[in-house]
Amino acid sequence: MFRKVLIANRGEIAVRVMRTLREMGITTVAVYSDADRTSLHVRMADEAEPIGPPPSAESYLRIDRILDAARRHGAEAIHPGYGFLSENADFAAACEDAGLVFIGPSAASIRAMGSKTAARQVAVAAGTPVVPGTSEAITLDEARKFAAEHEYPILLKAVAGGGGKGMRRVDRAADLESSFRNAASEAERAFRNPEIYVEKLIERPRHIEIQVLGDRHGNMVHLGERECSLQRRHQKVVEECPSPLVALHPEMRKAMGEAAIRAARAAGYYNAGTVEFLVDEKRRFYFLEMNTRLQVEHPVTELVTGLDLVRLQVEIALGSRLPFGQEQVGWRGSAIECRIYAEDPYNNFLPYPGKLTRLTRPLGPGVRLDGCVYDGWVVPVEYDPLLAKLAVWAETRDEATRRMIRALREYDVGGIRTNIGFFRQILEDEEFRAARLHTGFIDEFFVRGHPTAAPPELREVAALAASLYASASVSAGKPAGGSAPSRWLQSGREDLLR
Ligand code: MV4
Repeated sequence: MFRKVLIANRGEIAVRVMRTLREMGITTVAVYSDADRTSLHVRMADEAEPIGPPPSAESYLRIDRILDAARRHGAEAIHPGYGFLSENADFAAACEDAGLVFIGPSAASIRAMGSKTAARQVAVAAGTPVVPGTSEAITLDEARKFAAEHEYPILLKAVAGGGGKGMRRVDRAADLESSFRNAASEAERAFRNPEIYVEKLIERPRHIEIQVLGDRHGNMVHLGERECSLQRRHQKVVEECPSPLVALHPEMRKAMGEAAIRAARAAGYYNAGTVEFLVDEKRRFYFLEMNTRLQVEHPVTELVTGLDLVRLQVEIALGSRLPFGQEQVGWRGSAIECRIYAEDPYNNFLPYPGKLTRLTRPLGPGVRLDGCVYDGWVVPVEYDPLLAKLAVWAETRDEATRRMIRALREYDVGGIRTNIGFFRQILEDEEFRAARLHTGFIDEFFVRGHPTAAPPELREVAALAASLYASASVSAGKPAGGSAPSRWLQSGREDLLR
């Protein structure tokens, strides 16, 4: 067993990983930037090491500083969490070179899946279905040829892609040239790689992903699917296990699970990973990409399978064999997760960090909260303002939905804005209840007439509150407005008072 593990991350996932490490009797080492000195992951760790100024490029992305921290504290392994360096092949390789175990897949697997065309080649070789398209970077002329053969609409994608950057839908030949140039220049800016490939566009797809888990001895299982169709600008909003579609067509789980394992095997994959699929309106599924890390939404899989994915990751990294086979994996009930953000759903989801002045957490039957906040904490502006993941479990999807609405009602966060109220609207939505989910759901949800602006009286309340606050500050001898507000807060307020 490892005696000490460093967590190369922050926020809720650092806290989540530490919880399991503590249960395993492993000493935890946190790293933190100057913006995170008071953050929960630092408070919770047994040991902690500063790694630089707030910008992640100077702290959480600094391989050298993180390895130094591991050396200084005598850590034997590093858990990368998600984001930051978690899918950086050079980091995985540098850990191994430094004699540290990277709790994740091999650098070679990360590299193979990092290129979307290389990943397609792996899937094709494995016999996993892919969307009709090219598995190599293409020129504008080749894109023209592809469109002539396969008809519009097509989708241009960045080879180095991810997150929808460098992606362009093209509906007619007249738009191809400008879309191609735009996609390439966006890809160049985002990934310093302008290469583009092309796929036939799938209309109103679902996004369903399969969790896989492999050991370093060639054993691999899948842990079923997660439905992640509810996204906004390529950010997942609500995730579920099981997928309501798969629940209706149970044979899909086996077919997609086996297809995912074939692709992962072909990449020589071990540890936890996720194979993403698009599912079209005829329920045909296509390999999209593979995420070579623990996913944000892993708790819904844990709730339904009863497994601890972080514990399994650590055991696999130690060289242990998977403690069960595919037949022993079972799924019970239904889990839903909402990503609770410090953001303003009434103002284009603008991040809204600031000081938490009030906090009541949801509790009770079937509720799991993976968070990193406490009363009085200031949500830093420098990072993704994810406050917590609220997940619930119940026997059925309908009961889980009601339970989530109940938990959201209990959740009270003061001082900042959150998307908690927005989730209540989504979970009460008829289309959501009927599980008619697809990747255009959130856009259509707003079109169906859900308010995208704060009610007018809220603006008056805010103006009153602001003037009361200003006069209270003046009489207390402080400059009006108190201490310097964050940039996000300021911009949020200005917008509100316009
Ligand atoms: C697609 C697609 C339709 N057809 N590929 C978006 C991010 C990137 N990882 C892949 N994405 C898509 N690829 C074809 N051939 C639609 C999307 C897509 C999407 C996929 C999953 C979840 C949400 C999405 C939102 C918009 C577009």
